[in-house]
Parts: sequence; structure tokens; C-alpha cells
Amino acid sequence: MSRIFSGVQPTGDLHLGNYLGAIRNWVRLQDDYECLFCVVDMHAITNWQDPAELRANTREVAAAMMASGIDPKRNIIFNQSRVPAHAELAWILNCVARLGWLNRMTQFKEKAGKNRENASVGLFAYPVLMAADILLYKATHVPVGEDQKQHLELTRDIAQKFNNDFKKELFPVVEPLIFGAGTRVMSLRDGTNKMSKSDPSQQSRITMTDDADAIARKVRKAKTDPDVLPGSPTGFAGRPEAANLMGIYAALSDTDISQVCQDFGGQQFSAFKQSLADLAVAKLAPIQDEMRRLMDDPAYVEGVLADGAKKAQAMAAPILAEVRETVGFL
Ligand code: AQP
Repeated sequence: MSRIFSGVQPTGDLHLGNYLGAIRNWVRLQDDYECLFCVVDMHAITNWQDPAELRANTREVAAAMMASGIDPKRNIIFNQSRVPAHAELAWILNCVARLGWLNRMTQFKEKAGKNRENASVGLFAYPVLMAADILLYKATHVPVGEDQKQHLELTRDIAQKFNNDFKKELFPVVEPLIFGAGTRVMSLRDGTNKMSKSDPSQQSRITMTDDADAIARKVRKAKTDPDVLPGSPTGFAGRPEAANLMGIYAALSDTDISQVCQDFGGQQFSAFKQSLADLAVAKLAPIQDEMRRLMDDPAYVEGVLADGAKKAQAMAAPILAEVRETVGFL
């Protein structure tokens, strides 16, 4: 059976982009793949995190995964820092990856911003840790959004160089799994920026913990343009906000964007926004109820993470041993 590794950073409130672009798709994968779903807390600390919030966010991400339908009995759900093999393999792969490769990573440039000299070494080496996450389990497939494609290419380069350097086909070639509708949810305040946990504006995102009032308010205030909604996707040219809101509707209702255009084309944004808010509330409410129930039982959530870590550790151990032997560690 093919094996999948996927991660979410516990860096803040999960939002609709994380749900529609990642977690919801993972739920669908669990029937066809052996899956490891990881709360990547070691990635999170590449930017400073408040320790208490990091712990709470780690539990929240695990709760969101389970509340969305990921079954902890059939899949491995764990937090990365509980399996030290991630850090160990990352170091070995740091010695395989080339500085020039990392210098080309666009996400580092975006996240480091103008103050590059002040970014952590961890933020720069982030893609190597991601390669280690995947290769530690010899994962064959990784579900990725557009923004992570470059990092996955790097994982393939690192794996190939390792195999070449040591003349051994140790690591498999990892394939991306790219999803269709809802892969990229954009900010409600600016349809050209992606919805993100770290956007300073709360209004830019619908979070997995927003109540019905907050969802309705954020959708009502979402940026739009003065025209009526287009009757077909060709009408999205130069209208990123219309494309985003109608795309969210299509993803939430599991319909084609063309169908949404047919149903709402010619209408004012105000009427459509009411339907979108109602749909978002209806889809998120059962997940939120279950999330709240799980968050009220932190011992259960931590038990799932600890149990998952044990299974992950057992899966990683022979692969790491093979790597250590190959590299020449006694
Ligand atoms: N806006 C988005 N649309 C679709 N998918 C998204 N993902 C994130 N934002 C969107 C997907 O969610 C998964 C987990 O992402 P992550 O937590 O590892 O970090 P990220 O991609 O950097 O997400 P954020 O929310 O923007 O966090 P911050 O602000 O901390 O950087 C990934 O599969 C990602 O593609």
C-alpha cells in the first residue's frame, strides 16, 4: 500500500484554507493509503511561539483532524517533536542538501521578508526538515498545495543525491498529490493573498473555531467589487475576490465552480454572501461541535498523539537504522 505523510503547523487558529486545502482531502485519502498525519511542532518553532499556545495549538490541530473525520485507529496521528528521529534524519540530510538549493526557496524569501539576516537558521533549513519528515517513513506520496510544490521538488533532489552519494536506492521517489477545488483559499480582505494563520487581520480568515455570528460577520465584510457575480468562470478575470468567494462556495458544497456561476451569476454579492455564510456555518458546525468535545478532553487528545508517536517511531526505526548504517555511523 502506498504511504502518505502530511503535516500541519500548530502556529495559530486553523482556518478554512487549512480545512478545504488540506485536512478535508486527507479524510478522503485514509481509505486508499497508509497515512501519517503529523502536527509539525518542530516546524512551528522556526518562528518564535509562545510555549503555552504551542501546546494548546498542537492539541487543537489534532482535535481538528479527528473532528473532520480522520480516524486515529486507522491512521497515525502524532506530533513531530515526540519522534526525535525527525531531527536526527534532518541533520544527516542537512549535510546532503546544498546551500544553493535552499537559497532558491521562495517560501523562505517570503517568510523572512526584508529582515533576512534576522531569520532563524531553522526557517532557512525548514525544507530539509520537511524532507526528513517524508523520507523517514519512505512515504511515496505527499498531498501538497501549490505553495509546497517547490519544497517537494527539493525533497526529491535530496533523496536522489543521497541515493547517488551512497550508491544505494534507499529513498523512494516521492510523488505529489495535488487536489482540485479548494486547493487555494484566499484572504477575505484581499483575493490575491492566501488565507493564512499569520495574517495580522482576524477578518482575513474564517477559523475552525469561529461561531455562526463570527462567520456571518466575516463573510458579510469580505472584500468584493461593484459588479454583479459572473455567470461563468471566464468572468473572474481581474476579479480575485469574486473568484475566491465563489470558489469557497464550490468547495464547501462539493460542486463545480461553473455550477456556482450558473446558480448565482447576475446576483448581487450581498445575496450570495448570505448563502455562503449559511453554507459555511452548516458545514463547519458539526466539526466544531466535535472539536469542542475533544478540546474539553485534553488527556484523550494527548493519548492519541502519544500512541501515534509510538507507532511512528516503530515505523521510522528500521529506516533510520538503514540510513545510519549507510552513512557509516557506528
Ligand atoms: N489558504 C490556503 N488554501 C489552501 N490550503 C492551505 N493551506 C494553508 N493555507 C491554505 C494548507 O494547509 C496545510 C497546512 O499548512 P501549514 O499549517 O503547514 O502552513 P502554511 O501552509 O504556511 O499555512 P498558513 O495557514 O499560512 O500558516 P502560517 O501563517 O503559519 O504560515 C498545508 O497543506 C497547506 O498547503
